[in-house]
Amino acid sequence: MFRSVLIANRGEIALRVIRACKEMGVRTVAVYSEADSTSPHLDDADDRVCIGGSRSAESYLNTEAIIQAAMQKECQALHPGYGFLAENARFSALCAQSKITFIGPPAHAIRLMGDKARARETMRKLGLDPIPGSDGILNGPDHAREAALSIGYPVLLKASAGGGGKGMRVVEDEGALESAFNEAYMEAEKAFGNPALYMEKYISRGRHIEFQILADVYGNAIHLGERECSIQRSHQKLVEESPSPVIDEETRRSLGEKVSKAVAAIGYVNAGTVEFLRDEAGNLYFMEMNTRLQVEHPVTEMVTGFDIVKEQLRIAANCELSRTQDEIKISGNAIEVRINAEDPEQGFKPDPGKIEVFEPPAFDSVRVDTHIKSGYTIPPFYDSLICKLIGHGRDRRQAIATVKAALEAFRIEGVKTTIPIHIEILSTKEFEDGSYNTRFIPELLATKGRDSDG
Ligand code: MV4
Repeated sequence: MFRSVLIANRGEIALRVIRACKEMGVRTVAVYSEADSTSPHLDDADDRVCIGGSRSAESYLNTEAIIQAAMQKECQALHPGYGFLAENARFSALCAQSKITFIGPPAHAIRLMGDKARARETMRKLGLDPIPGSDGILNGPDHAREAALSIGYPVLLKASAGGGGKGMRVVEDEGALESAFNEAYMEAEKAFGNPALYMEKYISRGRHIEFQILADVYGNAIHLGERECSIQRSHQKLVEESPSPVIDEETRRSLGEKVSKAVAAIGYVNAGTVEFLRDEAGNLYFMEMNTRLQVEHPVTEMVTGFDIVKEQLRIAANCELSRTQDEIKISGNAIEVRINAEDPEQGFKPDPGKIEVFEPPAFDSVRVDTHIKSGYTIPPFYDSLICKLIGHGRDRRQAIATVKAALEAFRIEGVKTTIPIHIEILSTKEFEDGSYNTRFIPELLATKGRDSDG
């Protein structure tokens, strides 16, 4: 096992990884920007290095400064967390060149799955049907018109170098196609430095189902069940749960097996998530693969009892997977809510500032992943996530009741948070009976004349 690991991230995920390392007897080196010099997670690390200015480009995206810090502190490995450089194939290769083990997939797998059009074709050949759509990228508006005619409107234009919703355009009819193509093309170029677009049938009222996978360097691959992440606003997940109310045991077993075989076939290593979109007829279509640890990984940990971050470290140190597929059991239900410093009454506007009071609930079946302490001031430079609250129950009804009670007991003063909207979501009939879909948030917000969710 590694003697010393650098955590190339900040906030709650940095603390989460530090804790896993400490439980494994691994020394930890935290990095921080000038704005994060008082971040409470630094106190839990064995050592720390300032890697640059407050803007992400100067610090958490500064590959040279991060590699330099790892070498200066003689770290054998580096955990990227999520976001920032977690899915940056060039960074993963740079770590390898610097003889620093990147705790994540090999660069070729990040590159392959990062090209969303190529990922569709690859997974189709491995038995995972993608959402009906174009064969590869679109080489212009005329090609897009032909593809749309065979797919059938409404269609969705997506950026091949994108993901997470950026550069997406729904096109209802041919008249709107050319301008949508040109807008999406320019937006993709601006956001990702790559304008390539592909097209899919637009699945309205779909449900987002994702499988957690783990693969080791010996070709072993397992899945840890699925998570449902359909409750999103502007492509930001708000609530995630496992198991999904619409996946039965046979579907979980058969699709999970296909997913495990597919990721092993592409030579995938470490943790990853394979995303599906389920249409109203119940068809599960491959949408994209995320080659990183996800924000919502604790939901899976709570129902499987499996520490995914510790397993990532073991895999990166060339250990075999510590469990076989038969040893993975899903027990009970877990629900995660992402608590952001945002004002739901003002279009979820970020509300950074000093947190005067921060008192999480102390419930046995509730986990709170956060780096926040009372008196800490949230800087305005990064995302607004302040903590994740994950509740477990022996069944879904109990998990909902647990999370609601925990949210009501949570004391946060000094900034606005999304706690009220989470309580509202968990109190709706759609959530209670598990009948929600990707339109849930836009429709909920429209009922009260709040911001329409794009
Ligand atoms: C879709 C879709 C409908 N049809 N693709 C959202 C971000 C990225 N993961 C892809 N997303 C979507 N892709 C097709 N062909 C609807 C969405 C989508 C969505 C998906 C899951 C959960 C919430 C969502 C919110 C808005 C859009």
